[in-house]
Amino acid sequence: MTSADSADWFARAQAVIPGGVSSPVRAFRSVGGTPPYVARAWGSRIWDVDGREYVDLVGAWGPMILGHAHPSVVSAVSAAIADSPSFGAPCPPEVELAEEIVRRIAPVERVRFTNSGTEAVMTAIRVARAAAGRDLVVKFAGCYHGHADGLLVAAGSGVATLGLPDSPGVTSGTAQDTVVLPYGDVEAVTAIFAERGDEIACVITEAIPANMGVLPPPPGFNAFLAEITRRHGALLILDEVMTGFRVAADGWWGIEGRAEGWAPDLFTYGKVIGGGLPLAAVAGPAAVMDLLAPAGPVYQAGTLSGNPAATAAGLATLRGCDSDLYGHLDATAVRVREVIDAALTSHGVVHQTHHAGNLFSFFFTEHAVHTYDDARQQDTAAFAAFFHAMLDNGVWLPPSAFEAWFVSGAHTDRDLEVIVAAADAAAAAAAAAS
Ligand code: HOZ
Repeated sequence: MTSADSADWFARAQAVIPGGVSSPVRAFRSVGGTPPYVARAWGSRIWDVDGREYVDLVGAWGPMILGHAHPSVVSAVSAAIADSPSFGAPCPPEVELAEEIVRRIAPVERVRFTNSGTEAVMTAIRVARAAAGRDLVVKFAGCYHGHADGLLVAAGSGVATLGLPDSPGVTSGTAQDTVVLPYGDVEAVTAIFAERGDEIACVITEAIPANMGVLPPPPGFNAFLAEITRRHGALLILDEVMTGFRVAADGWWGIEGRAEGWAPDLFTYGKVIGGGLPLAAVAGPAAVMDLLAPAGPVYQAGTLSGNPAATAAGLATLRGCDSDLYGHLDATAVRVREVIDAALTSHGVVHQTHHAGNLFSFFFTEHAVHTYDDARQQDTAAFAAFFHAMLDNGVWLPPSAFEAWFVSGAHTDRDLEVIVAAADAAAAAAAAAS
């Protein structure tokens, strides 16, 4: 339930903004009801314009890893903005942030900043095509890589939430340059390389698929992608927009790739590296990245790219991402997962609890979930009932059964108590709706 104030804002918004929102999932279409309008957020808590307080398990979809309005981020951004939010010229914080990323991710030697993950992925695809001298892109059903035309085919996130097959406005020519395979399907990948290997520029995959719910990569799958792309002269793009600097100091690559001895040709980052301001990046070894203009011939640009406010926010955030933080995130994620799992189980709600690192989500289905088709079989009505009961009891979740949940360095035992209290009522609501 939301009060008239949020309802008023949503009514006004729908008169001037398509669907009333700047990004589709926020409109609550798949869970029903009116989205609360947010007035402010601090630490682990978020307040709507009606003064209601929630424990936040969305964290602005990932960036707020230190918690909202963390003092070090606020002061870094305030200082940067006082000297002007943007110069359209090189500035020290972009260099320092790039150095910090290079220091953390061993295969990365160069970083190019963009304003969104979508742009970072667009750039990565363009560089990969130029490097390989080929056009075809292989992606996996249910993986979401932003809203660039060629990747809006069988995409996750809002495309999954709204149940869209793909998007009008994407030309058939663009769609023809994208091959979609079932996630984790080694035979399908092997077959497409056998059939069209000399046409494939790159394979792009989420390091952990986390936009159709969280699907832990099958053991060895990412390593297999690195090997088969290399063998065929194609590139592997590891999309770490969700996982980069969240699941570990060096992202999912640091957990899996480092141990298994593989690396992608390009990484994409976003969310955490901007600390809540619009910032993302494509990164990789110099031999590939120096194809970008002006070092090389592949054009890419942006008026606000690398601006001092966003790069200062990212730098302050990354400086707070130390081993203590990751220990806290991992432990908190386990506790939240266990609380929700226990509540759903005690009310007899069929579900699958998935996690990879500290990213997690719940599928409201009795069946094992390995692919996008499996994920789409879940009982979204049960999730909607669960979601609204959590919201009514003071816990802010992603308003979609297809999105990951996020914890932060600011979550405490007090937040866990609120989640425990809400979970029982929410599980009962889900049971009633199943
Ligand atoms: N697509 C992002 C979630 N996976 C962002 C959603 C939003 O900001 O509304």
